[in-house]
Amino acid sequence: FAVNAVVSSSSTSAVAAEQASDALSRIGSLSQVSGVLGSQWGDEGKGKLVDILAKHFDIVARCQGGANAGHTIYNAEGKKFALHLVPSGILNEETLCVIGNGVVVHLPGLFNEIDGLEANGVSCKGRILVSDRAHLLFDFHQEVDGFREAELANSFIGTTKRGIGPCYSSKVIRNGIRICDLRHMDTFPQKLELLLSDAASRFKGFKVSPDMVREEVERYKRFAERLEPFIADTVHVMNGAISQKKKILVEGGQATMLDIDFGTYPFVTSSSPSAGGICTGLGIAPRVVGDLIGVVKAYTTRVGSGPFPTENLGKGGDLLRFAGQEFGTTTGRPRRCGWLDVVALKYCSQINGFSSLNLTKLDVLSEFPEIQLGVAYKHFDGTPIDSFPADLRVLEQVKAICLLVGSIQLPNCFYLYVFQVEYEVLPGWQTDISSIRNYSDLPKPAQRYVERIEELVGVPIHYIGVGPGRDALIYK
Ligand code: 2SA
Ligand code: GDP
Ligand code: MG
Repeated sequence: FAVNAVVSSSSTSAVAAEQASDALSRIGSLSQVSGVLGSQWGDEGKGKLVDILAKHFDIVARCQGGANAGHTIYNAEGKKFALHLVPSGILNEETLCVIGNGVVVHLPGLFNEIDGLEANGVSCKGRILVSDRAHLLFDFHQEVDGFREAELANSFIGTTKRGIGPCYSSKVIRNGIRICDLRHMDTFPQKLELLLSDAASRFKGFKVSPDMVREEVERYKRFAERLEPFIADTVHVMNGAISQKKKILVEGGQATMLDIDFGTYPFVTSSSPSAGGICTGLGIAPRVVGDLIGVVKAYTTRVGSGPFPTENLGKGGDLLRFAGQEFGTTTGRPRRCGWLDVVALKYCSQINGFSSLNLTKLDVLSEFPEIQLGVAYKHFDGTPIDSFPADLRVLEQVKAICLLVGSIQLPNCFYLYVFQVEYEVLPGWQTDISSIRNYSDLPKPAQRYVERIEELVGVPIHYIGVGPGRDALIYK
């Protein structure tokens, strides 16, 4: 028996060593410019994968969004960090972190984040570059975000109130102020005054006085001085790095279902968290972008308003929320929960051309006796919906059907827009998988779940998360 045990443990460790070396070589062969993108409604665990992959890349860059993002990572000692603007490569000492031109930068927030990291022993000096083309997000943008949400009353978007939409509005309407404008304090006050009076003319509750402008200008003079060593022409830096064969990992914020173009508009964020945002947000050519890893939670969550076809408003949703600790990293808001929506995932995969997937939080499903997969959308009369619909009215919740059944006199539009989700039911595994590190050691039903997702989406799952910690990852 003793001999057998030794033989079997040494063969197990040989298998484990082989799997680890396969994983390393696969990570090593990721393209020179690779990306990690959210493939649902955000909070899939992008930060964790970026942190793990960072040591294989020279640069980790953010290309869109701002401090609405909340990326949670843990260092080797298990200390938790919640990052908002600073890229998740920051814990790896060798990595240069770039905040690209597509990001909207709230300087007080950025400095707070840097101070917090430094206080926890993470050196940021010389390791963070901020694009001179990035737009400044001011406190007043955050106030305006609040006013806009209040105006929308019951149709509020559920933004993070971090000023993201208002700042991108300033950018697109072309009166925004960019990082490079901090170098011209002669014209900065006029630009700021114009922005503030614009907001004051639009929102009654927003007051602006000459003192307020003066104070803000003084504050930004101090910020400008502190920011100077971080400012760079990151388009030049990124393209220079590409010529020097340096490896770049792009870290997406939010996710494709929140994309301004492809998401569930208007319940979206104001940037492009999908593949296209990499080029516009960093100034690099599409042909240099290679592998894109889609991060997908083993179930679905959404924070904020908007359609969520597989949402479970009952006990199942509560169970997922508590098992997965689904509360906003930035705002602490409870996240809405439901089963994995394969239709939305296929749509995201199509838009981004994912080369592989990282399935996260598989451990959270361990307590469920059975697991469901939303595999198709259908109209009430059973006609399949072939693609993810643009029209939100098509995505009205299935409960509307009850209204219909009880009232055949309802207007036609109600009948046409009601839709349902078709589910596949798979057996659960009901055993703790959080300490498993080899794919072959996962219970068979868990493997079946993983493989069914691969089959339905047509993209291989190369990484499987079984816990929040850095090491809680299975390479498949
Ligand atoms: P915004 O603030 O204008 O970008 O909000 C518009 C919509 O985008 C959603 N959004 C997010 N969804 C998930 N996670 C995000 N980051 C935080 C996190 C969120 C938090 O990591 O948990 O803490 O609440 C994020 N950022 C924006 C938002 O909910 C709106 O639906
Ligand atoms: P991001 O915005 O995509 O980076 O994700 P968030 O950090 O907002 O939310 C993901 C949460 O899940 C964080 O608290 C992570 O620490 C945690 N997490 C990531 N991967 C796993 C996993 O595989 N299992 C478990 N249990 N937690 C995970
Ligand atoms: Mg998040």
